[in-house]
Amino acid sequence: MIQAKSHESSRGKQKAILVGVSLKQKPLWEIEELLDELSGLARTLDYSECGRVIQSKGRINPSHFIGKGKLEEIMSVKEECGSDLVLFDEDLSPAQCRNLEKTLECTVVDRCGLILEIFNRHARTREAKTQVQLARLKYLLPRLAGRWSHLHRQKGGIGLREAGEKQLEIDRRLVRNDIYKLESKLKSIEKERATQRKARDELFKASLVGYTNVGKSTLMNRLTQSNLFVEDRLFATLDASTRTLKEVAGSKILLTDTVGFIDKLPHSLVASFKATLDEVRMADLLIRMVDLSHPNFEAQMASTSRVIGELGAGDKPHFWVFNKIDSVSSPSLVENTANRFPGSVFISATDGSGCEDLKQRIIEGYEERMVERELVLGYKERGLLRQIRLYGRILSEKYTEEGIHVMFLLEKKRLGLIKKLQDS
Ligand SMILES: Nc1nc2c(ncn2[C@@H]2O[C@H](COP(=O)(O)OP(=O)(O)OP(=O)(O)O)[C@@H](O)[C@H]2O)c(=O)[nH]1
Ligand SMILES: [Mg+2]
Repeated sequence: MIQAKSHESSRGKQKAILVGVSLKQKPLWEIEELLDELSGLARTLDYSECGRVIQSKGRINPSHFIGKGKLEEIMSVKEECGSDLVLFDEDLSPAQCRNLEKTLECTVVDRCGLILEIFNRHARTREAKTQVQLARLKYLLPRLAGRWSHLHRQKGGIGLREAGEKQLEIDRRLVRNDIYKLESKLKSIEKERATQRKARDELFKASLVGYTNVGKSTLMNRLTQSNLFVEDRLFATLDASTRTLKEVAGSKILLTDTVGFIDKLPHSLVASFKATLDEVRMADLLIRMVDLSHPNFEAQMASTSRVIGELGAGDKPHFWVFNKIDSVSSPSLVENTANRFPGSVFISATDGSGCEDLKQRIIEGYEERMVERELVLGYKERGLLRQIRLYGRILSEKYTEEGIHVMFLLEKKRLGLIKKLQDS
């Protein structure tokens, strides 16, 4: 199987130059913050930042993305720190990437390529591995041409150009074949997931969603006594895990932890992670988690809402949970944020504060879906009363000459069952 260009060989502390571009006249501090995040992504792959170059004015240069002056600036930083890797905080076209590599004489990776590489390193399960591999091949396909361009440039070699073109065609076909195979493998994974979900269809599903590294898995472990992998790195979790949060009224409340989001999440990844992200689409309640101690938490909230919208889950019932309050430096931040986002919950997933309240909120979210009904049951219909007790909550029950007068709360989706029982 053909592999996307891997930076495996660059393990260790390879030095990287970061490049940021202000496309919409963003202020400098905003670009610096974006580059801080890019630096965090680079660290995840064991690259260390050795310099930054920012283009804050001017238009995009179609051939190299950045202007000539900035290219020279990168060259001088490169010579100064002896780096042979340049990371762009933007997505580059395959041709721009090739031109940059040629001019700068080093490896150039764009934001999408970097995120794909992190996903590739962190993928553990069969599902995550298949999804990442598919996303990487889709990214690679339009970039194959550059691999053989050195043959085009060589003079004198009879038929080299043809050989290069032929090889390119073979490569493209191989990659397309692999994409096809992976897509059908993913289809069967999606089917498996759908079957698993069907078995849980009756149950209430809450999903933890949010930017990467906000503490979703830490909270999941605390609330469900699990032992999921937690680490202070971006994209520690790449698959979905579901656990029981609580047994209530004969039913279960399920909690799902899943892959985190990031600004400009590559489209090929979102498309390839459909099976995993379906867990978000199918949830009854979204717990949108935020790291309140992060200087950029508001931009992360906006990104989270954007990705949820793109997944078609923007109108699902939700509330915000602000985590890491133990490491928030300003005490007024919690108060101000609580005023600005009424109905949100403030917690520390590591020391546990606020976590019981949060659990209660999830249970309330479940109960909000219940409806109140009133019925008069014949004395022979006691079985029905048992069902209501099992799946809902009896509010009052009176024994009269007419029958049993009962008021109860029941999940909407169980009403059909009661009706059926009544009709039979
Ligand atoms: N100070 C503090 N750190 C926390 C808290 N919750 C989580 N963390 C830390 O934040 C880091 C990331 O935690 P995870 O639970 O892996 O975060 P995640 O949202 O699952 O991250 P991804 O899987 O990468 O999307 C870890 O180092 C945790 O120990 C908290 O309440 N307070
Ligand atoms: Mg996680």
